[in-house]
Amino acid sequence: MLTEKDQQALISRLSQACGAYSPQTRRKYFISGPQWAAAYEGHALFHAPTRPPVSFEEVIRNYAEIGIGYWTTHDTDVIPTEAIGTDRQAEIVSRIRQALDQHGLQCSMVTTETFHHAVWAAGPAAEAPEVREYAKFRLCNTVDIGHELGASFAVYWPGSLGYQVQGAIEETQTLRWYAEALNAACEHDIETARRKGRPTLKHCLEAKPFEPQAEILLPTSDAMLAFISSGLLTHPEMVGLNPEYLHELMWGAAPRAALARALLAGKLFHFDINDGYRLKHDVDIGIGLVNPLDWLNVLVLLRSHDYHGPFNLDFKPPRTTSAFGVFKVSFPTAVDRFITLWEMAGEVLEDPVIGEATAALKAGGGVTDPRDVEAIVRANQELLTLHELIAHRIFQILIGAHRGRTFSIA
Ligand code: 3MF
Ligand code: MG
Ligand code: MG
Repeated sequence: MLTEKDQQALISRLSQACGAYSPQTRRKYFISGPQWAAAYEGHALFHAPTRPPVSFEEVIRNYAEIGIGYWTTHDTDVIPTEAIGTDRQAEIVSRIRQALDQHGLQCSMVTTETFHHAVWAAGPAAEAPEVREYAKFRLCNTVDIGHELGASFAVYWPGSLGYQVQGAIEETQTLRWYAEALNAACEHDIETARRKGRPTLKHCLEAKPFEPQAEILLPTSDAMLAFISSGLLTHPEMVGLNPEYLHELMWGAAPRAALARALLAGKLFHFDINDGYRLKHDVDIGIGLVNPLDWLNVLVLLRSHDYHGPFNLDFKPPRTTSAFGVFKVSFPTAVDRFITLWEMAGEVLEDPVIGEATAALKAGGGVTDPRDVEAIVRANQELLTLHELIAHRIFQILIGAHRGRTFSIA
Protein backbone atom coordinates (compact mmCIF):
# COMPACT_ATOMS: atom_id res chain seq x y z
CA MET A 1 0.00 0.00 0.00
CA LEU A 2 1.26 3.49 -0.86
CA THR A 3 1.58 5.80 2.13
CA GLU A 4 0.40 9.41 1.86
CA LYS A 5 4.02 10.43 1.31
CA ASP A 6 4.48 7.83 -1.44
CA GLN A 7 1.33 9.05 -3.15
CA GLN A 8 2.50 12.66 -3.01
CA ALA A 9 5.89 11.62 -4.37
CA LEU A 10 4.12 9.89 -7.27
CA ILE A 11 2.06 13.04 -8.01
CA SER A 12 5.23 15.14 -7.89
CA ARG A 13 7.14 12.79 -10.17
CA LEU A 14 4.34 12.55 -12.73
CA SER A 15 3.80 16.34 -12.64
CA GLN A 16 7.45 16.79 -13.33
CA ALA A 17 7.20 14.34 -16.20
CA CYS A 18 4.49 16.59 -17.69
CA GLY A 19 6.83 19.58 -17.67
CA ALA A 20 5.91 23.08 -16.55
CA TYR A 21 6.66 26.76 -17.07
CA SER A 22 8.85 28.41 -14.49
CA PRO A 23 7.34 30.72 -11.85
CA GLN A 24 9.21 33.63 -13.51
CA THR A 25 7.56 32.88 -16.85
CA ARG A 26 4.16 32.53 -15.21
CA ARG A 27 4.53 35.89 -13.49
CA LYS A 28 4.83 37.67 -16.85
CA TYR A 29 1.11 37.16 -17.48
CA PHE A 30 -1.64 39.11 -15.73
CA ILE A 31 -3.11 36.01 -14.10
CA SER A 32 -4.83 36.24 -10.73
CA GLY A 33 -5.68 33.52 -8.25
CA PRO A 34 -8.84 33.85 -6.18
CA GLN A 35 -8.75 33.14 -2.47
CA TRP A 36 -12.07 31.30 -2.77
CA ALA A 37 -10.91 29.00 -5.57
CA ALA A 38 -7.88 27.74 -3.67
CA ALA A 39 -9.81 27.53 -0.41
CA TYR A 40 -12.75 25.66 -1.98
CA GLU A 41 -13.20 22.53 0.09
CA GLY A 42 -15.04 20.46 -2.51
CA HIS A 43 -18.49 20.93 -1.00
CA ALA A 44 -21.76 21.52 -2.87
CA LEU A 45 -25.48 21.00 -2.35
CA PHE A 46 -25.07 17.25 -2.75
CA HIS A 47 -21.42 17.02 -1.73
CA ALA A 48 -19.61 17.03 1.59
CA PRO A 49 -16.20 18.72 1.65
CA THR A 50 -13.19 16.64 0.64
CA ARG A 51 -10.46 19.09 1.69
CA PRO A 52 -9.68 20.97 4.91
CA PRO A 53 -9.85 24.78 5.14
CA VAL A 54 -6.78 26.82 4.14
CA SER A 55 -5.84 30.29 5.35
CA PHE A 56 -5.10 33.30 3.16
CA GLU A 57 -1.48 33.14 4.29
CA GLU A 58 -1.21 29.63 2.92
CA VAL A 59 -2.95 30.54 -0.35
CA ILE A 60 -0.75 33.60 -0.89
CA ARG A 61 2.42 31.65 -0.10
CA ASN A 62 1.48 28.87 -2.51
CA TYR A 63 0.47 31.28 -5.29
CA ALA A 64 3.84 32.96 -4.91
CA GLU A 65 5.63 29.65 -5.23
CA ILE A 66 3.66 28.72 -8.34
CA GLY A 67 4.25 32.12 -9.92
CA ILE A 68 0.70 33.49 -9.74
CA GLY A 69 1.45 37.19 -9.25
CA TYR A 70 -1.99 38.48 -8.29
CA TRP A 71 -4.52 37.56 -5.64
CA THR A 72 -8.27 38.28 -5.52
CA THR A 73 -10.82 37.88 -2.73
CA HIS A 74 -14.37 38.32 -1.54
CA ASP A 75 -14.71 40.39 1.62
CA THR A 76 -16.04 37.39 3.55
CA ASP A 77 -13.45 34.94 2.20
CA VAL A 78 -11.10 36.57 4.67
CA ILE A 79 -13.23 38.57 7.11
CA PRO A 80 -16.07 36.91 9.01
CA THR A 81 -19.39 38.65 8.23
CA GLU A 82 -19.81 39.90 11.79
CA ALA A 83 -16.35 41.50 11.72
CA ILE A 84 -16.93 43.48 8.52
CA GLY A 85 -16.22 47.16 9.10
CA THR A 86 -14.79 46.64 12.60
CA ASP A 87 -11.29 46.89 14.07
CA ARG A 88 -10.95 43.19 13.45
CA GLN A 89 -11.27 43.88 9.73
CA ALA A 90 -8.46 46.44 9.93
CA GLU A 91 -6.29 43.90 11.71
CA ILE A 92 -7.02 41.17 9.11
CA VAL A 93 -6.44 43.55 6.20
CA SER A 94 -3.09 44.52 7.63
CA ARG A 95 -2.14 40.83 7.96
CA ILE A 96 -3.14 40.34 4.31
CA ARG A 97 -0.93 43.28 3.28
CA GLN A 98 1.96 41.72 5.15
CA ALA A 99 1.46 38.33 3.53
CA LEU A 100 1.21 39.90 0.07
CA ASP A 101 4.34 42.01 0.62
CA GLN A 102 6.29 39.13 2.08
CA HIS A 103 5.59 36.95 -0.96
CA GLY A 104 5.70 39.65 -3.63
CA LEU A 105 2.06 39.35 -4.65
CA GLN A 106 -0.39 42.11 -5.47
CA CYS A 107 -4.10 42.22 -4.74
CA SER A 108 -5.67 43.05 -8.11
CA MET A 109 -9.37 42.67 -7.33
CA VAL A 110 -11.80 42.66 -4.45
CA THR A 111 -15.42 41.55 -4.55
CA THR A 112 -18.39 41.70 -2.22
CA GLU A 113 -20.13 38.50 -1.27
CA THR A 114 -23.84 39.26 -1.72
CA PHE A 115 -25.13 35.72 -2.11
CA HIS A 116 -24.07 33.37 0.70
CA HIS A 117 -25.16 34.89 4.00
CA ALA A 118 -28.75 34.67 5.26
CA VAL A 119 -29.08 38.44 5.00
CA TRP A 120 -29.14 38.00 1.19
CA ALA A 121 -32.02 35.51 1.22
CA ALA A 122 -34.03 37.92 -0.93
CA GLY A 123 -30.95 39.27 -2.70
CA PRO A 124 -28.94 42.49 -2.31
CA ALA A 125 -31.82 44.64 -3.60
CA ALA A 126 -34.55 43.20 -1.40
CA GLU A 127 -37.74 45.09 -0.51
CA ALA A 128 -36.65 45.82 3.06
CA PRO A 129 -34.76 49.15 3.03
CA GLU A 130 -32.40 47.94 5.77
CA VAL A 131 -31.15 45.10 3.56
CA ARG A 132 -30.43 47.60 0.79
CA GLU A 133 -28.67 49.96 3.18
CA TYR A 134 -26.62 47.04 4.43
CA ALA A 135 -25.75 46.15 0.80
CA LYS A 136 -24.50 49.71 0.24
CA PHE A 137 -22.41 49.50 3.38
CA ARG A 138 -20.89 46.21 2.22
CA LEU A 139 -20.10 47.49 -1.27
CA CYS A 140 -18.53 50.71 0.05
CA ASN A 141 -16.59 48.75 2.63
CA THR A 142 -15.21 46.51 -0.14
CA VAL A 143 -14.12 49.62 -2.03
CA ASP A 144 -12.21 50.65 1.12
CA ILE A 145 -10.55 47.24 1.36
CA GLY A 146 -9.65 47.46 -2.31
CA HIS A 147 -7.90 50.79 -1.85
CA GLU A 148 -6.12 49.57 1.26
CA LEU A 149 -4.80 46.51 -0.55
CA GLY A 150 -3.87 48.42 -3.70
CA ALA A 151 -6.46 46.75 -5.94
CA SER A 152 -7.57 48.19 -9.29
CA PHE A 153 -10.81 46.25 -9.78
CA ALA A 154 -14.01 45.61 -7.84
CA VAL A 155 -16.29 42.83 -9.06
CA TYR A 156 -19.98 42.27 -8.38
CA TRP A 157 -21.73 39.01 -9.10
CA PRO A 158 -25.42 39.71 -8.41
CA GLY A 159 -26.41 36.05 -8.64
CA SER A 160 -29.01 36.46 -5.93
CA LEU A 161 -30.70 39.29 -7.85
CA GLY A 162 -33.77 37.42 -9.01
CA TYR A 163 -36.46 35.18 -7.60
CA GLN A 164 -37.63 31.64 -7.00
CA VAL A 165 -41.31 32.34 -7.54
CA GLN A 166 -42.72 34.86 -9.96
CA GLY A 167 -44.82 37.84 -8.98
CA ALA A 168 -43.41 38.41 -5.51
CA ILE A 169 -40.89 41.01 -6.70
CA GLU A 170 -41.20 43.72 -9.32
CA GLU A 171 -38.29 43.52 -11.74
CA THR A 172 -37.90 47.20 -12.68
CA GLN A 173 -38.00 48.26 -9.04
CA THR A 174 -35.45 45.65 -8.03
CA LEU A 175 -33.06 46.76 -10.78
CA ARG A 176 -33.47 50.40 -9.73
CA TRP A 177 -32.60 49.45 -6.18
CA TYR A 178 -29.63 47.44 -7.35
CA ALA A 179 -28.37 50.44 -9.33
CA GLU A 180 -28.58 52.53 -6.14
CA ALA A 181 -26.10 50.21 -4.43
CA LEU A 182 -23.68 50.41 -7.36
CA ASN A 183 -24.05 54.17 -7.44
CA ALA A 184 -23.21 54.33 -3.75
CA ALA A 185 -20.08 52.22 -4.37
CA CYS A 186 -18.92 54.40 -7.29
CA GLU A 187 -19.53 57.64 -5.38
CA HIS A 188 -17.74 56.30 -2.33
CA ASP A 189 -14.90 55.20 -4.59
CA ILE A 190 -14.54 58.66 -6.14
CA GLU A 191 -14.28 60.21 -2.68
CA THR A 192 -11.90 57.58 -1.32
CA ALA A 193 -9.67 57.64 -4.38
CA ARG A 194 -9.41 61.43 -4.16
CA ARG A 195 -8.55 61.25 -0.47
CA LYS A 196 -5.91 58.59 -1.04
CA GLY A 197 -4.51 60.05 -4.26
CA ARG A 198 -5.25 56.81 -6.08
CA PRO A 199 -7.17 56.16 -9.29
CA THR A 200 -10.74 54.96 -8.84
CA LEU A 201 -11.40 51.24 -9.16
CA LYS A 202 -12.84 49.65 -12.26
CA HIS A 203 -16.24 48.31 -11.21
CA CYS A 204 -17.12 45.10 -13.02
CA LEU A 205 -20.44 43.28 -13.22
CA GLU A 206 -20.36 39.50 -13.58
CA ALA A 207 -23.35 37.67 -15.05
CA LYS A 208 -24.38 34.07 -14.56
CA PRO A 209 -27.52 32.72 -16.19
CA PHE A 210 -28.63 30.12 -13.62
CA GLU A 211 -28.01 29.80 -9.85
CA PRO A 212 -28.48 30.64 -7.11
CA GLN A 213 -31.86 32.18 -7.92
CA ALA A 214 -34.24 30.24 -10.17
CA GLU A 215 -34.67 33.30 -12.38
CA ILE A 216 -31.93 35.91 -12.63
CA LEU A 217 -32.62 39.55 -13.51
CA LEU A 218 -29.24 40.16 -15.16
CA PRO A 219 -28.44 36.70 -16.53
CA THR A 220 -25.94 37.52 -19.27
CA SER A 221 -23.15 39.96 -20.06
CA ASP A 222 -25.41 41.47 -22.72
CA ALA A 223 -28.15 42.11 -20.17
CA MET A 224 -25.53 43.84 -18.06
CA LEU A 225 -24.39 46.02 -20.95
CA ALA A 226 -27.98 47.14 -21.35
CA PHE A 227 -28.21 47.78 -17.60
CA ILE A 228 -25.01 49.85 -17.63
CA SER A 229 -26.39 52.09 -20.35
CA SER A 230 -29.96 52.15 -19.00
CA GLY A 231 -29.57 55.58 -17.41
CA LEU A 232 -29.90 54.13 -13.90
CA LEU A 233 -26.19 54.45 -13.10
CA THR A 234 -24.76 57.78 -12.03
CA HIS A 235 -21.27 56.73 -13.21
CA PRO A 236 -21.70 54.33 -16.13
CA GLU A 237 -18.16 55.14 -17.27
CA MET A 238 -16.80 53.49 -14.09
CA VAL A 239 -18.78 50.29 -14.60
CA GLY A 240 -17.91 47.51 -17.03
CA LEU A 241 -17.94 43.73 -17.16
CA ASN A 242 -16.21 40.75 -15.67
CA PRO A 243 -17.50 38.06 -18.02
CA GLU A 244 -16.85 34.48 -16.98
CA TYR A 245 -16.13 32.02 -19.79
CA LEU A 246 -18.39 29.27 -18.46
CA HIS A 247 -21.19 31.60 -17.41
CA GLU A 248 -21.63 32.59 -21.05
CA LEU A 249 -21.26 29.03 -22.31
CA MET A 250 -23.83 27.79 -19.79
CA TRP A 251 -26.72 29.63 -21.42
CA GLY A 252 -25.68 28.46 -24.86
CA ALA A 253 -23.75 31.51 -26.00
CA ALA A 254 -20.53 31.50 -27.95
CA PRO A 255 -18.21 32.98 -25.28
CA ARG A 256 -16.05 34.52 -27.98
CA ALA A 257 -19.02 36.40 -29.44
CA ALA A 258 -20.12 37.55 -25.97
CA LEU A 259 -16.60 38.87 -25.37
CA ALA A 260 -16.62 40.57 -28.76
CA ARG A 261 -19.77 42.48 -27.80
CA ALA A 262 -18.14 43.56 -24.53
CA LEU A 263 -15.03 44.69 -26.42
CA LEU A 264 -17.09 46.72 -28.85
CA ALA A 265 -18.78 48.47 -25.96
CA GLY A 266 -15.39 49.20 -24.37
CA LYS A 267 -16.53 47.26 -21.31
CA LEU A 268 -14.25 44.24 -21.14
CA PHE A 269 -12.56 45.18 -17.86
CA HIS A 270 -11.80 41.80 -16.27
CA PHE A 271 -12.24 38.13 -17.25
CA ASP A 272 -12.94 35.00 -15.18
CA ILE A 273 -11.34 32.01 -16.87
CA ASN A 274 -12.47 28.41 -16.55
CA ASP A 275 -14.20 25.72 -18.60
CA GLY A 276 -17.27 23.49 -18.63
CA TYR A 277 -20.29 22.45 -20.64
CA ARG A 278 -23.25 24.12 -22.36
CA LEU A 279 -26.63 24.10 -20.62
CA LYS A 280 -25.30 22.49 -17.45
CA HIS A 281 -24.73 23.90 -13.97
CA ASP A 282 -21.65 25.90 -13.04
CA VAL A 283 -19.05 23.12 -12.97
CA ASP A 284 -16.08 25.56 -12.93
CA ILE A 285 -13.54 23.21 -14.49
CA GLY A 286 -9.98 24.43 -15.10
CA ILE A 287 -9.35 26.29 -18.37
CA GLY A 288 -8.83 24.18 -21.47
CA LEU A 289 -9.86 20.81 -20.06
CA VAL A 290 -13.17 20.78 -21.93
CA ASN A 291 -13.02 23.23 -24.83
CA PRO A 292 -9.38 23.89 -25.74
CA LEU A 293 -10.20 24.77 -29.36
CA ASP A 294 -12.85 27.26 -28.31
CA TRP A 295 -10.44 28.70 -25.75
CA LEU A 296 -7.76 29.12 -28.37
CA ASN A 297 -10.23 31.07 -30.48
CA VAL A 298 -11.24 33.22 -27.52
CA LEU A 299 -7.62 34.14 -26.88
CA VAL A 300 -7.05 34.95 -30.55
CA LEU A 301 -9.86 37.49 -30.28
CA LEU A 302 -8.52 38.97 -27.03
CA ARG A 303 -4.94 39.17 -28.27
CA SER A 304 -6.00 40.83 -31.49
CA HIS A 305 -7.85 43.47 -29.43
CA ASP A 306 -4.98 44.03 -27.03
CA TYR A 307 -6.74 42.65 -23.97
CA HIS A 308 -3.90 41.47 -21.75
CA GLY A 309 -5.74 40.65 -18.54
CA PRO A 310 -6.60 40.34 -15.78
CA PHE A 311 -7.28 36.66 -16.28
CA ASN A 312 -8.84 35.46 -13.04
CA LEU A 313 -8.61 31.70 -12.38
CA ASP A 314 -12.20 31.31 -11.23
CA PHE A 315 -12.37 27.54 -11.38
CA LYS A 316 -12.88 24.95 -8.68
CA PRO A 317 -10.26 22.30 -8.13
CA PRO A 318 -12.29 19.09 -8.43
CA ARG A 319 -13.36 17.22 -5.31
CA THR A 320 -11.08 14.39 -6.39
CA THR A 321 -8.01 16.60 -6.02
CA SER A 322 -6.35 16.57 -2.60
CA ALA A 323 -5.27 19.62 -0.62
CA PHE A 324 -1.70 18.80 -1.74
CA GLY A 325 -2.93 18.45 -5.33
CA VAL A 326 -4.64 21.87 -5.32
CA PHE A 327 -1.28 23.66 -5.32
CA LYS A 328 0.81 20.90 -6.88
CA VAL A 329 -1.44 20.14 -9.84
CA SER A 330 -4.65 22.16 -10.06
CA PHE A 331 -3.32 25.74 -10.08
CA PRO A 332 0.03 25.26 -11.86
CA THR A 333 -1.52 23.20 -14.65
CA ALA A 334 -4.38 25.69 -15.12
CA VAL A 335 -1.87 28.53 -15.41
CA ASP A 336 0.25 26.51 -17.84
CA ARG A 337 -2.68 25.64 -20.08
CA PHE A 338 -3.58 29.32 -20.17
CA ILE A 339 -0.03 30.31 -21.13
CA THR A 340 0.18 27.63 -23.82
CA LEU A 341 -3.16 28.66 -25.32
CA TRP A 342 -2.16 32.33 -25.15
CA GLU A 343 1.10 31.66 -27.00
CA MET A 344 -0.73 29.48 -29.52
CA ALA A 345 -3.13 32.36 -30.10
CA GLY A 346 -0.08 34.42 -31.04
CA GLU A 347 0.84 31.71 -33.55
CA VAL A 348 -2.65 31.81 -35.05
CA LEU A 349 -2.34 35.57 -35.51
CA GLU A 350 1.01 35.18 -37.26
CA ASP A 351 0.25 32.08 -39.29
CA PRO A 352 0.89 32.72 -42.99
CA VAL A 353 -1.82 30.32 -44.17
CA ILE A 354 -4.48 31.97 -42.04
CA GLY A 355 -3.14 35.41 -42.91
CA GLU A 356 -3.33 34.82 -46.63
CA ALA A 357 -6.73 33.14 -46.44
CA THR A 358 -8.19 35.96 -44.36
CA ALA A 359 -6.81 38.61 -46.69
CA ALA A 360 -8.26 36.82 -49.71
CA LEU A 361 -11.67 36.58 -48.05
CA LYS A 362 -11.59 40.27 -47.21
CA ALA A 363 -10.60 41.21 -50.73
CA GLY A 364 -13.72 39.37 -51.95
CA GLY A 365 -14.44 38.37 -55.52
CA GLY A 366 -13.97 41.83 -56.99
CA VAL A 367 -17.45 42.25 -58.47
CA THR A 368 -18.14 45.91 -59.09
CA ASP A 369 -21.91 45.82 -59.63
CA PRO A 370 -23.51 45.49 -56.14
CA ARG A 371 -26.83 44.46 -57.74
CA ASP A 372 -25.48 41.54 -59.71
CA VAL A 373 -26.37 38.84 -57.22
CA GLU A 374 -25.41 35.96 -59.53
CA ALA A 375 -21.94 37.41 -60.16
CA ILE A 376 -21.39 38.02 -56.42
CA VAL A 377 -22.24 34.42 -55.60
CA ARG A 378 -19.97 33.04 -58.33
CA ALA A 379 -17.07 35.34 -57.44
CA ASN A 380 -17.02 34.17 -53.82
CA GLN A 381 -17.99 30.53 -54.15
CA GLU A 382 -14.48 29.07 -54.20
CA LEU A 383 -13.07 31.63 -51.79
CA LEU A 384 -15.54 30.68 -49.09
CA THR A 385 -14.00 27.21 -48.83
CA LEU A 386 -11.28 29.07 -46.93
CA HIS A 387 -13.53 29.26 -43.86
CA GLU A 388 -13.16 25.53 -43.36
CA LEU A 389 -9.47 25.63 -44.22
CA ILE A 390 -8.88 28.32 -41.56
CA ALA A 391 -10.69 26.22 -38.96
CA HIS A 392 -8.55 23.22 -39.93
CA ARG A 393 -5.39 25.30 -39.64
CA ILE A 394 -6.39 26.46 -36.14
CA PHE A 395 -6.91 22.81 -35.20
CA GLN A 396 -3.44 22.03 -36.60
CA ILE A 397 -1.96 24.81 -34.47
CA LEU A 398 -3.77 23.40 -31.44
CA ILE A 399 -2.20 19.97 -31.90
CA GLY A 400 1.18 21.19 -33.14
CA ALA A 401 0.82 19.88 -36.71
CA HIS A 402 1.97 23.25 -38.07
CA ARG A 403 5.32 22.50 -36.47
CA GLY A 404 5.57 19.11 -38.06
CA ARG A 405 3.88 16.88 -35.49
CA THR A 406 2.35 13.97 -37.35
CA PHE A 407 0.21 10.95 -36.55
CA SER A 408 -0.02 7.99 -38.86
CA ILE A 409 -0.92 4.34 -38.82
CA ALA A 410 1.59 3.66 -41.58
C1 3MF B 1 -19.93 32.29 -9.19
C2 3MF B 1 -18.76 33.11 -9.47
C3 3MF B 1 -18.31 33.96 -8.35
C4 3MF B 1 -17.78 35.30 -8.77
C5 3MF B 1 -17.26 36.01 -7.58
C6 3MF B 1 -16.55 37.28 -7.94
C7 3MF B 1 -17.63 32.69 -6.46
O1 3MF B 1 -20.21 31.42 -10.19
O2 3MF B 1 -18.20 33.04 -10.53
O3 3MF B 1 -17.29 33.24 -7.68
O4 3MF B 1 -16.80 35.19 -9.75
O5 3MF B 1 -18.31 36.27 -6.71
O6 3MF B 1 -17.37 38.30 -8.01
MG1 MG C 1 -16.73 34.11 -11.54
MG1 MG D 1 -18.58 30.10 -12.26
